[in-house]
Amino acid sequence: MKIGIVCYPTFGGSGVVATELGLELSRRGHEVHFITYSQPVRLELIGSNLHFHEVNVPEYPLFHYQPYELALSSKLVDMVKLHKIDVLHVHYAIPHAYAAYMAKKMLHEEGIEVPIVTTLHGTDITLVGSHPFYKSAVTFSINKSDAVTSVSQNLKDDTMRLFNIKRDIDVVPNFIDLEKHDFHFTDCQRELMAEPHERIMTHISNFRPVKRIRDIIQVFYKIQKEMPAKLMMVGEGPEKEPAEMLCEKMGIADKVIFFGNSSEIDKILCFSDLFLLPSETESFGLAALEAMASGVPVISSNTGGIPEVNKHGVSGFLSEVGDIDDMTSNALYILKDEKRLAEFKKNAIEESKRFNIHEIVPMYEAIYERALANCISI
Ligand code: GMT
Repeated sequence: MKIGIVCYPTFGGSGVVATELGLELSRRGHEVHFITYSQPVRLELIGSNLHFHEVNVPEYPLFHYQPYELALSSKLVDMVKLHKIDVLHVHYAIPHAYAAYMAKKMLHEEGIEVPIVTTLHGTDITLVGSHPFYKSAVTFSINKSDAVTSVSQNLKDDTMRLFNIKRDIDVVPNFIDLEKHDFHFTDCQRELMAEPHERIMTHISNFRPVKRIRDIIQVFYKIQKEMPAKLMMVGEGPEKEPAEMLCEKMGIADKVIFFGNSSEIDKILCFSDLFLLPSETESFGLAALEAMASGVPVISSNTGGIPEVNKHGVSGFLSEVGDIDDMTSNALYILKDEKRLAEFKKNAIEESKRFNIHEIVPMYEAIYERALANCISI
């Protein structure tokens, strides 16, 4: 099959999922075309059945906002025609599903029918999409897609609750390539980061307010009072600088390392003892799954789709959003006992196997087949 993938090419979870999906589809013999404004960060290899087409939006002084969705829909039309793409899979509803609908309509005028598969990732529904500014267009694009998937049952429920949806949504959870995490790192150079007796806690995100970065610092502050510990903060975003200032103020700056965006996530997880994810809302929590696959137990909030990933008392613990004390005592419970930590690490790997790439990607293939067979003509 020839599959066009549209996504945000950045470090965000939706872009990572879209890229890993495209890579796996190409390994499974499909021809994959990434169509986006820059090369996705995890797309390292351009092979004979893996292509990247850049969407350009030239600056023009008249435009207060550059019309990206217009450029994207034109590019989609051109690429579908040029490469005979069978199906377009768009990740993140805004504005991708809308642009894909316009492309589909333009292609229809030329006698070409191409089905649109839309994957909802979370903030396109919970934080941004349901805002009155976007709601009508998001509802329209979801209803007009040939197939819609969501990354968790919780996100499907939210979508049904927040929008007037007249169609079914398939739940296709995010996935993990276990072989990648099945460690090649025999020595992850832990000694460069911490003393042997120190525990290492890690957080990875885009440092947006929804991640509740302050909670992480507060939980860590309480932990390091009880036992020697270090905190690794990985990623870039608006909350990073305030977090650095808070660490200074609390007198723990020498114990907290801010990495910025990193392409060495595997290495960082390899020497981590615990992963912290206290988010306000989280449709799935891909970063938590990546941690679990690397044998890192997760201390998280119990919001959104996280409970579908992190199993309370098994791969880690869940707490109410903002319950710093509960998160701290759960973390200490795991960290203070060597045997218990080893047990949670083992469980985390076991639980991550429910999201094996080789079982999840065929679900998308089946959806593409179904969308092709039942492509809505417009
Ligand atoms: O987590 C983020 O802020 C990035 C965001 C995105 O759109 O890239 O992530 C969303 O999609 C991920 C992949 O499906 C999910 O694992 C994240 O839980 C989800 N984020 C939120 O719902 C806040």
